Amino acid sequence: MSTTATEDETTARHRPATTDLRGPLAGLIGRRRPGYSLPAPFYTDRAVFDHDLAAIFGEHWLFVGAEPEIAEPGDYVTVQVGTSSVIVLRDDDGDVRALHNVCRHRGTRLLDDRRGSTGNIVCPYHQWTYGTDGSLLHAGQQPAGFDKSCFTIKQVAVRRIGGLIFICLAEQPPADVDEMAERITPYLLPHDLTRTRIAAQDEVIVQANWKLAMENNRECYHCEGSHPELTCVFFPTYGYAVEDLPPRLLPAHARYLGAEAALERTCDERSIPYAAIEELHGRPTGFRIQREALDGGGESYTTDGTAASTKLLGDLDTARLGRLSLHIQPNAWFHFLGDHAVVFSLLPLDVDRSVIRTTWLVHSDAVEGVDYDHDRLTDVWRKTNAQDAALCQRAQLGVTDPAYQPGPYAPNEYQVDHFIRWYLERLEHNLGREADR
Ligand code: 3BY
Ligand code: FES
Ligand code: FE
Repeated sequence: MSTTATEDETTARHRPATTDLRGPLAGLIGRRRPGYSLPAPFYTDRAVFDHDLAAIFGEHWLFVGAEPEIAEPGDYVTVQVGTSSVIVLRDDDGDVRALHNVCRHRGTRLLDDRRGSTGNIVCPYHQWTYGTDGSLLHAGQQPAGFDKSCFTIKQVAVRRIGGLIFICLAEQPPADVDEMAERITPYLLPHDLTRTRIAAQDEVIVQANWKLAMENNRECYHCEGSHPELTCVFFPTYGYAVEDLPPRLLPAHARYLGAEAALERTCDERSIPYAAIEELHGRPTGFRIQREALDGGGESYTTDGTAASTKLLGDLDTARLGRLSLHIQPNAWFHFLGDHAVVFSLLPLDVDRSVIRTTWLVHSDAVEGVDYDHDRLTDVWRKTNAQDAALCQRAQLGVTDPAYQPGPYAPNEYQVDHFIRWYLERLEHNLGREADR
């Protein structure tokens, strides 16, 4: 069902759409019944997928990693978004940069590895040599008067928010990211991701269209039936309106109310924000943030809910902070806990294949085997990710079957609906803009 990705598998093999999709796509959007899952072609049609790469992944802010992944000057990760490869690196001045992974001589791919550390960037073809800021330092055999300053590696927009790194491939990235940053930063600060390090990272290939993987993340309707480890700590009441709660969930709801009241007191005493901000659609950078109680020990993603690491993040003096949950359209979700953070980035590989990268961050001083146990730290989400990958693969098989007919969302799937609304709004915005050209 899910496997660890190899370098080759995480490379999407697509060319952007060359056909004019405006008519068919507008027709497809028109066919969508509000409150229902999408018509099949949105999940199965290669032309729609290519359009998604351009209109969604080419135009919006994408979460691509956390700053500790590139802690030192020269550290980099490469990110494949459709046919674009981007080098995200820390330059010699300590700034984070995103550079197109394309040589300015004859276009050759510069760096191959998913992660690494580099001094100057040397093109393997004719050895044009670039600084970590992308400037061309050396190009052999060029005639007198050759102006190196005209051949800097093309830059990609990059934005750091509380230790999270976002890139945007568009020439004019959505400006609302600034306002989102301002609003979420106070929530992120207590966890101080800049003082963390990577304890573990997984790449799971999900045999499903990227939207099915996003939809799966945006609801917990499936949690009770599929996530025995997660639901030891994650309240399966997530997303329910109180009046819709089935009787069997009333005890969990009662525990949730008690845990929420305690969490609010703990946060108030420390001036830690917890109130929900939910703007998942109606804006280019849709997001949702809220600090919410966890069940059991209430501290962390372990099966008894007690902390997995004894070195708490930032300067926190308690682990009883539940989880700070952050959802950002189109490709990310995050859980910030008192003792660690677990962050997720999803990227499309093919119309029916996606990759989800999960990263566990602990305090930079936390020592494996002393302050935390690697397996205990990663167990809940490793298992949950594998369960989710299997569910998403099933969903892809189903929507590919000619018998598939879109079905209605339940009330506790409202965030799936908000994600789809966001997606359709962005497609329509893009079609309108294309028509203006
Ligand atoms: O990632 C989230 O926010 C959660 C985890 C389980 C379901 N989903 C809503
Ligand atoms: Fe890079 Fe020639 S293509 S140096
Ligand atoms: Fe799940």
